[in-house]
Amino acid sequence: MSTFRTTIERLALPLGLPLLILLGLGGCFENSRIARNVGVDNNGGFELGSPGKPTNWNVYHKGLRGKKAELLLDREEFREGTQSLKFVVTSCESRGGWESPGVFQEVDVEPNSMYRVSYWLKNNQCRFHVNVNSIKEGAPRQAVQVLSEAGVGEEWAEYSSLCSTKDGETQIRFELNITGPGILWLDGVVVQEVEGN
Ligand SMILES: [Ca+2]
Repeated sequence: MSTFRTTIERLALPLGLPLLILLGLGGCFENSRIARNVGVDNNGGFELGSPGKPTNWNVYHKGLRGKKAELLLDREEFREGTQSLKFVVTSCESRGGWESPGVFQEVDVEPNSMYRVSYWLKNNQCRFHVNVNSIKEGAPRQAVQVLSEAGVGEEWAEYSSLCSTKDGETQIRFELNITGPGILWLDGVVVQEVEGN
């Protein structure tokens, strides 16, 4: 079972750094919808926490200041458990990173292994992106964008990416960043090793 290790925003994308959309560069590839039951490892189901503070998740608080964006736990719209994470954004920075509303989580994994990162999304007009990448402690991090608003509709759907870890890579990072106003729900984030690789 993976364990969650909290970090602060030390690994946040530097302001203005272009997102790397180079599938394969970070060992991550494939983006697809799948349908299966999901768990709540690492509070990936957002069953724990309070508004603005989902347990075990790092929050880009700067993007939430000034009441222009709210981070809520929604007990009416959810995909698993009893609640989901809900962004309500009336305005925000469009550059992404720590100045825009967002959350991220870093999950401990084994090197030289294959993992599937899956999650449920429902979107109402937000511009956003999801990054999934493996991490080696002390090494520069390459954000790998695996999904954007272009591929997400207004009904709940599950999305997933495969992410392989190389020598010394001991964490997988999941990040969701809002770059344009709207409402977005996230639920059921799971990092699971793919057997037989
Ligand atoms: Ca949930």
